[in-house]
Parts: sequence; C-alpha cells; structure tokens
Amino acid sequence: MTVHRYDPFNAEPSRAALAKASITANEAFYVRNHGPAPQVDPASWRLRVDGLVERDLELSLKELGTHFAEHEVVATLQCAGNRRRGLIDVRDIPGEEPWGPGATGTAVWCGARLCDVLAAAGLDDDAHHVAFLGADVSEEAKPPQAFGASIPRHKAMAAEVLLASNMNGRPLPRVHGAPVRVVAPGYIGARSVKWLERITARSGPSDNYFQTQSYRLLPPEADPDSLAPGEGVALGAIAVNSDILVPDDGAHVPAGRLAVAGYALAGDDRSIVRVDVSIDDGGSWRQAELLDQPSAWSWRRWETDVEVRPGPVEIVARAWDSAAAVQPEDPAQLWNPKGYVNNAWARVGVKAV
Ligand SMILES: Nc1nc2c(c(=O)[nH]1)N[C@H]1C(S)=C(S)[C@@H](COP(=O)(O)O)O[C@H]1N2
Ligand SMILES: [Mo]
Repeated sequence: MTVHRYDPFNAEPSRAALAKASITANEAFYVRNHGPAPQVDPASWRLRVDGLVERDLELSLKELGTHFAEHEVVATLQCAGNRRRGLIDVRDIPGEEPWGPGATGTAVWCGARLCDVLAAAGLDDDAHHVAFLGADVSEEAKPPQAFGASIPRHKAMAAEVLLASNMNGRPLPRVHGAPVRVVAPGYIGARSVKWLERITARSGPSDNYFQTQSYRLLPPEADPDSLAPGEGVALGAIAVNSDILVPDDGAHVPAGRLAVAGYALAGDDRSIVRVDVSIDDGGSWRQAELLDQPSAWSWRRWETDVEVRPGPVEIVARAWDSAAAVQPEDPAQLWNPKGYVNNAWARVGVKAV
C-alpha cells in the first residue's frame, strides 16, 4: 500500500494489487480516514435510530444480528477523491490527498439491510433523508466533529444498502469501520459511514461538515477555505469511471502484442455497457471484452490486447454506461477546488522495448 498519511491513516493499493482479482483482499483495500480510527467495544456498542421515525431504536450488535436477516452484497466502494492526482497535474489542490488509481475496491459485504432497520423504526412521511454518524472525531472538520453523511430516502430504502459487520468473510476490520459500517453501493465512498453509531431520519440532508462543506462539487473559482455551508453541489451517485490496471504506469513491456486490463464502474443503478481502448490518443479505438460481473453493484473488469511498436506508448481507456454517459477526455474541464470525481479518460504510459 502507498501510505498518503499515517495520522489519520490513508493508504491505497497499487494497480497490480487491484488487478489481481475481482474481489479485493481486505489487506489490499484502500483506507480513507478523516480522523483517528476509533477502537469501538463491540459488547457495549449500540446503534441508535431516531429522528423522524415512529419508534426510536437502540440495538446491540447481537440484536442487530438476530432481529434482522443477514444479506450479502458484492459492492465496489470508490472515494470521490480517487484519481485526484490527475486533477493536481492540471492545477495544485493543497491540503487534499493525492490519490492515484487505488482509492477503490470491491468486497463481499454482509449485514442487515438498512431498509429493514428503518422499517422497524417506521419512517415518517416527511423523512426525506437518512443521516449517519460515526464514532470518529475529525479535526479536519470545522468545528471538529464526528464523521457523518446522509443519503436520500429512496436510496436508504433500497435493498443494496447494508449495515455491514462482515467484509470478505471476516469480521469487519477496525480500519474499515468495525463493528458496523454503512455500505451504500453506487454512491461516493463518503456516504458509507464507518464506526456507525447513529441513524437519524430527517426532512433535509445531514448538517454534518462532510455533507454540507466537504464532498461537494464546487465551481473552479470557489475558495474551499471560506465556504458557506451548502455551497456547491453535494456528491451522491458515482459518475461513470474506469482505469487501466495492467500494464502499470511507467512499465517497460516487450514490443508486440500487449495485454491490457482494468475495471469500469457505473454509478448507482446504471451499468457498464462498453469500454474502449486506444493507443493513438483516441484517434482510433478498440472495444475491450467485458468480463462477468460479480454483482450489479460491483465494478466490471475488462481486458483486451493491443499491438505496440518499440518506444513510448500511451494507452487510454474510456467507459460508457447504460445512460449513454461516457468518460470525458480532458481532466482540465473537470478541475474543481477539492479535487473530486476525476473521471477523465484513464491513461498509462509504458515503454515498449
Ligand atoms: N466514520 C467515518 N466513515 C467514513 C470515513 C471516515 O473518515 N469516517 N471516510 C469515508 C470515505 S471518504 C470513504 S471513501 C470510505 C472509505 O472506506 P474504507 O476506508 O473502508 O475504504 O469511508 C467513508 N466512511
Ligand atoms: Mo472518500
């Protein structure tokens, strides 16, 4: 893992580690923390459900596990800051982690469905959003506060959203939010709140810093340090994206036939329908083969091969989703002050010898 920061811990795996399998090993799964990872005692942990509900709930880990059926969802998480380095290359983004390709990963998540827990509490008619609060306190937030987020009611009631206590067949690791985290597939990673302690039904979105001031798409001229809450647009569903995982950027490869592989991810309920690969900067494209997807909520891996002549070669890729959205070519058009959602064409440079 490349460690961007030790305190709080932030790290991402290499392209090669991500390329290994369609399910990312826990040890190779990126970690994105905004504060110190809390050590939560599972015996005394309680999940509170309150706000615009008919009945407040307070659930122990055992109650969550026995009163609610366990479900499994294979889902890809992706940080809104994934591939930020491509935006930093356009113009510097001070104070934000320079994530490369690895702030994403796919796991088998297991736990109660959020919609089942919300049904037990009974959502009021005017509960249009469901907010989450974690146990970790972030000094990054102004003022310092626990990490929180919200998702709209229709997403909160969707079957794919889990309160996960298990990741790839193992108890949820501490860095990934033990004992229980939200997994909101198809939404930016920031909505999948770790070390979950509280679920609040609200008429509006969460008023937590990470919903009202951070993880927002701002116009290029906005100053992220003097934002009024609510400026810009809160990120939610993920935009179509892809990356090349093989070969690695900067690799020396034999001239001739070269295997190229990667992943593509469509946000929310969309799917990947096509991936194009080019070695002449988009002058001509060939369609990659789309591999079987472990679930509708996971990335779609793809592969193809290209013929490379000796010398430097830049390989580019772009994915299309079922809403006919395609990745844009130019990261300069996407640059934003917090460096979110770089879904420009994937690029890796190799030298064929
Ligand atoms: N409580 C809490 N939840 C959190 C975060 C956090 O810092 N604290 N980071 C969020 C962000 S920005 C992302 S991208 C994902 C990362 O999940 P992971 O570290 O398990 O990969 O968790 C989200 N949930
Ligand atoms: Mo994130």
